[in-house]
Amino acid sequence: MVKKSEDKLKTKASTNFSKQDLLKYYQEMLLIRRFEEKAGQLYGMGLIAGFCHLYIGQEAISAGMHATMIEGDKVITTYRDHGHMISLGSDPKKIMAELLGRRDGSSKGKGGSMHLFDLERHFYGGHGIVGASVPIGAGLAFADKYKGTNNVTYCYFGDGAAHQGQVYEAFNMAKLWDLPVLFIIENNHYAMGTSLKRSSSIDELHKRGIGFNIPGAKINGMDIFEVLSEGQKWVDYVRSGKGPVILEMDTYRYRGHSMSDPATYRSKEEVNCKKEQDPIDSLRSYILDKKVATEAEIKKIDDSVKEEVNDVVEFAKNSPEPDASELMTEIYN
Ligand SMILES: Cc1ncc(C[n+]2csc(CCOP(=O)(O)OP(=O)(O)O)c2C)c(N)n1
Ligand SMILES: [Mg+2]
Repeated sequence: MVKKSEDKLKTKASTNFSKQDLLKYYQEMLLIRRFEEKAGQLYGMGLIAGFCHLYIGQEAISAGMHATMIEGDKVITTYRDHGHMISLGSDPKKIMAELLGRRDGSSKGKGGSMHLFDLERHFYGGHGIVGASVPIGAGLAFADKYKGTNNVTYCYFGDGAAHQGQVYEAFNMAKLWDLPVLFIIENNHYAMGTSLKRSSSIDELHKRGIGFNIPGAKINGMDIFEVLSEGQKWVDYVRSGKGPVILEMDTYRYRGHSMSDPATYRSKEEVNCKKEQDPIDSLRSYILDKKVATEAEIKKIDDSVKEEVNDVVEFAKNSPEPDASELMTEIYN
């Protein structure tokens, strides 16, 4: 039986948000979802090449956490990066053009899906090396501490990355120097085809900081209200100078690891059960049940998102490929 939206979402926390806020979160999560569904289709049509990792199911994390940011805060993440860029307000047209390897892409068509970047919005990538976002994220936070700003770094990585050695070296130094960094583990329970249960001695990843004296918290990453309220609490903690924190976002990706993964290592029942907690459906039901907005208002958002994504695709398709003379410029070789 599908639970009522109120049971699924932290209703107490929800009272802090206005109608405008709720519709904004709904629109943002839906834009990420529709953008990525389209990316999946374009991949199938051969218009996107190379790697492409979809964030579908995890949207409440980037939408919720980025709502707690102030100007100058920094973000770094893994190759599963489309949602973070969209939440930051980067132009979806530039993101799609990047996926298609076109000149108007955010990395001029030379980075692809895994290497999005937006300096203006303090988004430092898009990293293909598992675990690499963590020491770089600690470094970004070090820069803010050194300069004496009140900014913090949102450093995302996966449950699989949480086993990497460099992550613990970064944890140690981040606590030693009380760096203003949120280590945000997007625990979608799988690292490629390996479940967390099969690869970890503990399944409570937020406790991985105990040995370094870093506090941790587990947050339901499919509940936008919980992400917003708990996220804000911990952002305030880090911003006040108390040092790093580890937030374990309990989430799920509905699709395979990347486009070539049919995800046969998990049951249909498991996937369907998680889909019942879908962050977007839950928020839509909440908005309607609580009469925050009408069906017509929701439909208007749905239609405008669909239209926007169609425009995004047209833009990307029409953008030219980079010139051959640029093949070896602005890349490490
Ligand atoms: C250092 C390194 N080892 C292995 C890989 C291959 N690899 C790419 S993604 C991945 C799984 C990572 O899973 P997780 O951290 O849970 O992130 P998710 O894909 O679930 O978001 C692996 C092993 C890599 N890219 N880098
Ligand atoms: Mg994972």
